[in-house]
Amino acid sequence: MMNLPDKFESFNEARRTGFIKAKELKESGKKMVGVFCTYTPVEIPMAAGAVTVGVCGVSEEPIPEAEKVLPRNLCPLIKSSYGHAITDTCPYFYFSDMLIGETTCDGKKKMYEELGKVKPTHVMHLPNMQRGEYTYKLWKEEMKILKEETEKALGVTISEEDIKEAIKDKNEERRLLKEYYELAKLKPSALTGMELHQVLYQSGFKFDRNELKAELRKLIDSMKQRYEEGNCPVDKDKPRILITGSPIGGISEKIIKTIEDSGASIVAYELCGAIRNNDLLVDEENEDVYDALTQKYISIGCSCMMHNDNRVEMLDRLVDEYQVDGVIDVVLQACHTFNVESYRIKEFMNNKKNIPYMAIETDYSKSDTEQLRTRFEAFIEMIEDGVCVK
Ligand code: BJ8
Repeated sequence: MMNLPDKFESFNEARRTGFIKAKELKESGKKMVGVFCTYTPVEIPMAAGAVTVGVCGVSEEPIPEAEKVLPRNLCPLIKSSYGHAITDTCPYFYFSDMLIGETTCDGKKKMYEELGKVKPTHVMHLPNMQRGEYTYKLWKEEMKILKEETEKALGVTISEEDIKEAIKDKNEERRLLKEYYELAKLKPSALTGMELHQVLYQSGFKFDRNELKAELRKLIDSMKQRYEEGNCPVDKDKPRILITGSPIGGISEKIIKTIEDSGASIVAYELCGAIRNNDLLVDEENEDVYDALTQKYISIGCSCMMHNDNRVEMLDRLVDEYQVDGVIDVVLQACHTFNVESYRIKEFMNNKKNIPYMAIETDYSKSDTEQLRTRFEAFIEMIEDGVCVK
């Protein structure tokens, strides 16, 4: 019998439900592995029979507690994640048997050192560049180390056959998610930006794999039918926006709702949890499962990488495929890598794609909502007037 946290009764209903769900899962004998980043080859813990769950904090509530250990001028995602871990307020942290991190940004790396004191945390050594044979070999070796560490932490043996099965399973999910988010390529989009975001985000918290895939199939079919019947939720003249930058799980209402209320249609998220991690599949034909995983996971275009050409290439393609009218770059406060890279993205959008671009910097508080609304409204108005914002 697993214990719930002492303060369980003080949680709201949604959180209590999350705890009960996670507890039941653990009591059924399942292991739970918490992950932070799109670079995590989740197929490895999946091959161990574990459920994987994203444990990046999306609420400002535990930040004051985190700030007793971490500096205030740190990314809210890092503070929120750590805060949840030390306050027993996140069911997935609480019931995780193991956490997997990577050496991505400096803030996360140093936070993992503290986190390791609370929970068994394995940190993968992710290279800072994607080019060269040495980099590839390093990341491939890290896949093998992760397999060994997962076996030790969960007390299981993982065969290559298990990994192959997990690769197929995860690819099927990615294909379905892709089919879903590609409905936004239609003009007008078949989905609102919120519908797009919610399904991508919430799919990470559905632990029955078959149920998840069946639900996605049903949803895609119903959205297609809605569109064919002419019940499109988006006005055809609305400017089409692509969102790029830091993860927005903690600010989805503030960003998505405010942009769409301001008169635009969000058609694509070049973000983690959306297109950035689902676009490329793992090669199921490759006999060497570690090569297959390395090829996929070394190619992710995150600003933590030096010379992050993969992000620019993806943006280049998405702007055309989704017929984007404007790009909004969302940077979480103190996220230096995305903040510095903004300049490159702005130059690319303005000079190569001739697309209006704006960058905003924000945190998990709601205090800047109205200020952002004013900026979004002005940006959308300029797109409608055909002015290229530089
Ligand atoms: S692959 S985006 S999930 S590192 S924590 S970098 S916001 S300062 S989350 Fe990320 Fe992996 Fe990249 Fe994706 Fe900035 Fe905050 Fe760091 Fe962050």
